[in-house]
Amino acid sequence: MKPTSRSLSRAALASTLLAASIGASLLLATTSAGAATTLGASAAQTGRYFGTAVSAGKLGDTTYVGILNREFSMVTPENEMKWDATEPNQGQFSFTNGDRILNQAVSNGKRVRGHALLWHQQQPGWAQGLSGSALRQAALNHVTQVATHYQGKIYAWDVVNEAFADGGSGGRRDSNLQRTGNDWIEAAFRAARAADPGAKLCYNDYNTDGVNAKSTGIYNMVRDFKSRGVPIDCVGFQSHLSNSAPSDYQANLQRFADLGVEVQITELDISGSNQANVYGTVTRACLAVARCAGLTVWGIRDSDSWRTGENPLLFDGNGNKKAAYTSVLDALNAGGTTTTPTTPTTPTTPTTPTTPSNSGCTSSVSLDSWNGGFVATVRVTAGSTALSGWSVTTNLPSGATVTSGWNAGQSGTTGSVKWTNVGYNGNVAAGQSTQFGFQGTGSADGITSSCTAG
Ligand code: 9MR
Repeated sequence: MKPTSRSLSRAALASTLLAASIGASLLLATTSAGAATTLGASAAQTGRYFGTAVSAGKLGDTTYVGILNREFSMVTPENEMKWDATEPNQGQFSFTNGDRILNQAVSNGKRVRGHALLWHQQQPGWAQGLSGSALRQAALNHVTQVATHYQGKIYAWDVVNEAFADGGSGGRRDSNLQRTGNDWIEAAFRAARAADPGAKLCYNDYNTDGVNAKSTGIYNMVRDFKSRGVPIDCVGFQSHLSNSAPSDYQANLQRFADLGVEVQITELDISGSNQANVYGTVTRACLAVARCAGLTVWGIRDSDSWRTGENPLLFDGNGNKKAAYTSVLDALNAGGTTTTPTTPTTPTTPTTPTTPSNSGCTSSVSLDSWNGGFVATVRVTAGSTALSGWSVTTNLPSGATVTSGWNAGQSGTTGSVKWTNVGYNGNVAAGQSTQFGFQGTGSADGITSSCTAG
């Protein structure tokens, strides 16, 4: 594709000329009034972040970590928070590598984008073998457990990744998750909100970087979610580009922003000889959209990229800044709209008071409600002695019906519903808690619960 008229603007021409001489551009970055000299600092001038994907296996590489710490203000674990990594066996969670990346980022003042709670790829084998309600329950439990583990620590979660089909249909991709029912995406968002109300919840996809059938399908889903109160805060545009950006790249971001969601460039990498220009174009598009909160590149050095041999990143294999880096830095320093940060908002009914039932355990219910449905998250807390099993009775108001639950055995669907621990969450140390959850139709306002040990 030819460069757009926008990419031939004065600013772009200037960055192209500057990119021809790294020396000249460094001079500009260090001598212009207000110009910052790192990606993170220059993005921060307009309230934005600049991030990268990080691999836990590279945290011992001093060149890699040096660039990471110097340049970036946001981190996305490249693979370590995916389903296969975090729940290799059903109900057994492994957060070691995700935690390593998170701790490295946080201790260096960076924030973290969580990636990705549900995706048709990189599912553990046990999940690939499930279907129907067993898969639905396992998937929602996965969302709940992972989002709960990282509760309060994640800037934004890619709750659902790549669920739309390529090509002209504008519809959903076939997958085991999709076959559990079209509402699996909204159920996942509701479970994520219930588990971590402070994290922004994003839908993330590729080949959605211009106005096309796929991005319009997603646009329609987001519009529908917003109209029905399904908790969604942001849309991620991966932007794996080859030598050009769609001419309506900025307009596409803007139409999503106009729905009231934040937009984020989540996995940027660009191949081809026009790379530096296109990096500038994409950066300026984000800067021009007030609700574009930031950009993330999918790796640090070309040698870190999943696109082997395409050299699509900002640093070469030796960690040197490329012309593409200068193009981005100059665009960030040229400024743009100041972002208008949004906070996650879902009308949530207050947590019902803890109901003491006996000395063994207590339970509390937190509800995430919308017109016609709800997700309930129930916290079971052991008293002064450890639990080796528990059951909770929830009393639902009339009209409320449980449609699925996770992390507990279920008896009944209306009125008094009894929940019993499953194999992996019956043992709770004194004073500690575990959680289970369920979703349903109708209103659960006024729900109460009581817990019994044993
Ligand atoms: O970069 C990731 C690579 O290391 C993995 O092998 C691959 C597995 O599917 O996933 C890559 O990251 C993908 C991201 O999670 C979602 N969007 C597409 C990315 C590139 O494939």
